[in-house]
Amino acid sequence: MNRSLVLTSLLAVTFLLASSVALVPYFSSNVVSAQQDKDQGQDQGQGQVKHVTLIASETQVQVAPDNALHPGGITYNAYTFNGTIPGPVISIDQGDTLNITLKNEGKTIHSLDFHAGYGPGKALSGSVKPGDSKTWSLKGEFSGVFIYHCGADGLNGIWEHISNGMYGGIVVHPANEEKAKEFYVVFSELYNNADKGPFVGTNGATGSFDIGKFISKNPDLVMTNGMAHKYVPAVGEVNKLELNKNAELFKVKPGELTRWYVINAGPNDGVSFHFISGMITVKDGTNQANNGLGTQDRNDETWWIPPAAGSVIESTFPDPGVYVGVDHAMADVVKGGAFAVVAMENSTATDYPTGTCVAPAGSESVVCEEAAAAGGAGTEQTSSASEDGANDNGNDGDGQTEVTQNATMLNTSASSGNATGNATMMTGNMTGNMTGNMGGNSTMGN
Ligand SMILES: [Cu+2]
Repeated sequence: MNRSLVLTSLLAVTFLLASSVALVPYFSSNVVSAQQDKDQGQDQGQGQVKHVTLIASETQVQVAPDNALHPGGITYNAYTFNGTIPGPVISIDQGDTLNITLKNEGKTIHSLDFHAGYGPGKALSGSVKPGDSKTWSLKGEFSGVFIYHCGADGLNGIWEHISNGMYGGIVVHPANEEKAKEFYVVFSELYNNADKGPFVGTNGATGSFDIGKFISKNPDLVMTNGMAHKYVPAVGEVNKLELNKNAELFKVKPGELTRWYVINAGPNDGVSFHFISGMITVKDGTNQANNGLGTQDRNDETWWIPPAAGSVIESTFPDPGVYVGVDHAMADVVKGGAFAVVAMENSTATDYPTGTCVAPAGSESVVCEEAAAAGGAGTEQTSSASEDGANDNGNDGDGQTEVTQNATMLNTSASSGNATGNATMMTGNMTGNMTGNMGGNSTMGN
C-alpha cells in the first residue's frame, strides 16, 4: 500500500517544538508497589517469582490539555489502576511467575483480567469488593506485550470500567531479546458525557462515561497514555496550531534500535499504527524455534492493532529530526492519537517521558528503575544549542514513579539526582526553534 495523499500532506506538517517540555502532572500518583520475592528465588531455572500490587480506585484525571480543540482542557471521572490512565506497565521475563495483588480502594467492585496467560483464577481475579484485596499468580509462559484490564463485577459493567481507564500493559521479555530502547504507549478511546465536541469542550465540567457515545462507537478523544495529544506540542509549519504546551517527547538516538510496546485498549476501535517518516518491524507472539518473539512483519508501514491487544513494534530512526507515531485513521489523529518522537544525538538511555519506561529483560523489578539509577549518579545531558530546558521524571528504587518537577526552565540544563537517587531530572533540551520537517531538513539542537 503506497502512502496516500493524506499521508503526503501530513509529511509536510512540521511539528514545531518551540515550547519546552515540561512535565505533565497527571502521572504524579502512579505508584507501583513491586518487589521480587527473593526468598523464593529461582524456580528450578524456570524463572523468578516477582510481585506487583495494583490499586483500583476512582480518580479524576485530566484527559486533554487546554488548547483550541479543548478550551480549558478536559477532566474526567476515571476508574484507574494506581491512580493513572493507563495503569503501570508490568515487566517480567518469560518463565517468571508474577504474583499479583489487587487492592480495591474504590467505591465500586473492580477486578483484573490479564491477557498474558489463561485460566480462571490465573488470568482472572474475580470480583474484588471495595476495601478487599486479592492475590493470585500468573506464569509468563509466552513472550510479547499484552493488555490487562478490569473485568468489573464478573463482566457486568466491563465496558464502562475499560472505557473509564482501567487498563495497562504487561511485557513478557523473551530469553534472547535484542537490546533496545523500550517505550510503553497505550492508545484508548474516551466517551465523555460532558464533552460537547471539538472547539467547545466541556465548559469546565468534569465528565463521566457516556453509554450513548459508547454504543454508537463515537469517542470524543483518542488518548495516548491517558491524554489526547499528550506528546504533541503543535502541528503546522506555516500555520501553527498549538496542541499541548506541556508536551513531553519521546527521545531516541539516530540509528538506535527502539522497541515500542503498543497497547490498544480500545475498547471499540482498532489502531492503524504508523510512524510518520518511519518504518516498522512487528514482533509478536512466540517463535517456538528460538523461544523469542515471532517476527510478523518486517519493514512495513502500518500495523493494525485490534481492540484489547498489544504489539511489539521495532523501529530505528536513522536521521536526526522529528518522527510521529500515529493511529493513521485521521479522525483519531484529530481526537488525539499521535505522539512525537525526536531523534537527537544527545538523547540518553533514560530520558523517557513520564511513565513510559519499561523494566528491561533480566530486571529484578517489574517496573522501570533505570532512570532513577542514572539520575542518582548525577547524569547530565546538555544541548549546547538549546533555548529551552526539559525535565523528565525518574523512577526510584521503590518502583514508585515520582514527578520531580513541573517547571519549564529556560537556558538551563540540570541534573539533581539527590542523595537517595530518587530524583532524576534528565534534561533533554530542545532548541527553541527546532523544526523537524518530514522531508529530512530537520534542524536539531546539536
Ligand atoms: Cu473496574
